[in-house]
Amino acid sequence: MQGSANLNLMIKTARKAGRSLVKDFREVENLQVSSKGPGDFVSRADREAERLIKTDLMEARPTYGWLGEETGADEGSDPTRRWIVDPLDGTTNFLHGLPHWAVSIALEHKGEITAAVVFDAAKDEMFFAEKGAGAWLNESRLRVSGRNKMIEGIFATGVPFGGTGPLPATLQDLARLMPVCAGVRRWGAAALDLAYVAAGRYDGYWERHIKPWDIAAGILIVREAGGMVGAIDPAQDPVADGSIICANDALFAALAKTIRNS
Ligand code: LIP
Repeated sequence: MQGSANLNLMIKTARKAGRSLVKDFREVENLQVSSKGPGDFVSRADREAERLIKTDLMEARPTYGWLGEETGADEGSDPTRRWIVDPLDGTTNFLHGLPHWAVSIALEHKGEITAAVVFDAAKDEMFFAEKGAGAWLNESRLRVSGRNKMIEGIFATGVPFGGTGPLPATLQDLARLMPVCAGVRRWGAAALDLAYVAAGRYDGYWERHIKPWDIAAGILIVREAGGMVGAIDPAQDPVADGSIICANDALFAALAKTIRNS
């Protein structure tokens, strides 16, 4: 797929950050057994990845705004455009040497995500999309799954870290959903959960408390693959609400009804 100059910049930058993180990931695997543990090292890797990404994107597009997990928000001179970046989504997986994490870069224009990249460097899987131009995994076009029965569906979610946040509500979600589906997965990286819905690997995903940088890119990839996306509050936008429900077009209503308990 021949993308726009912005998409090509995003892909190039995600690959550069991914190369840096793969090198650090090999070191993290060695640090698992150290008494100090890899915590500080991973924090440095996370911050270095965001520095790499911010430097390249802001040098190329100096007027755009910025929202990054590690460095926060910067207003740009162009109020209509901003980058939304999670340099290392799946931080806890990375910390534990689990090869399931991603670089997530989204471009927002007038409040709408128009280009998206989610790069799984450990597995060399580049998920990307542009508004109106479809969703892709490396050279292959993506389409959400064709399953239309909940009992055949596999759904992903995120559970609050250390039992904080909406744990009671999430446990109630599981109590309602698990008896009526084929299974639930909690793999710890929202950006990849969304990318896997777009690829038809999962039939849907939801999470009650999630940050804009975790989901901004994945939302466009799911939509461009034919999936549906909403917030747990149907009147809200997922990025603004900090919650998300998404699924293939056949199962979205049933999953949303189950999670919203409506
Ligand atoms: C993670 C999300 C995941 C969520 C975790 C965490 P991070 O993002 O991708 O879905 O359940 O609590 O927020 O912190 O690894 O960038």
